Amino acid sequence: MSTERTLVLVKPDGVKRQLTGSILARVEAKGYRLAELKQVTATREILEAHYAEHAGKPFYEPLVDFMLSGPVVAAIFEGERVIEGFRSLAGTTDPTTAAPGTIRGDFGRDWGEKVQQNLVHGSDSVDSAEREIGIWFS
Ligand code: D4T
Repeated sequence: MSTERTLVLVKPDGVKRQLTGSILARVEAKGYRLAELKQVTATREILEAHYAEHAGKPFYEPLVDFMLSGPVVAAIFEGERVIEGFRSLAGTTDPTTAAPGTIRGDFGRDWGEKVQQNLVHGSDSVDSAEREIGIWFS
């Protein structure tokens, strides 16, 4: 199995709640290597590229607004099967029902918008990872 890279975002809710360190520590503790790290304020252009697959869906505009609501921390993690490994650590999309022990399950809940404030993003395939790393670390 070859070494993969994945894009991890700590979304504005995670940064605002000062959970960045706790979240990144879990990823490092599982054994993945932190290759790049920065705090950024996203732009609409970045988010339109990042969430292109969701354009036109009912949750798209609120999602973009949420992602513009504060700084985001963007990281590249490396390791064998890091893409599926991180998604397993993150938990399922809806933080209210994400399994305990996962990032979303332990730190997240529904704050009124069902699944929007779910703390983290992780790429879902090798192709998405390379595309998203290009967007956030160009
Ligand atoms: P990301 O892409 O952020 O790692 O999350 P997931 O892979 O778990 O979920 P996703 O791509 O289906 O959704 C992307 C992003 O949109 C928000 N969202 C999603 C939302 O606000 N309302 C919704 O109904 C859905 C499906 C949450 C994550």
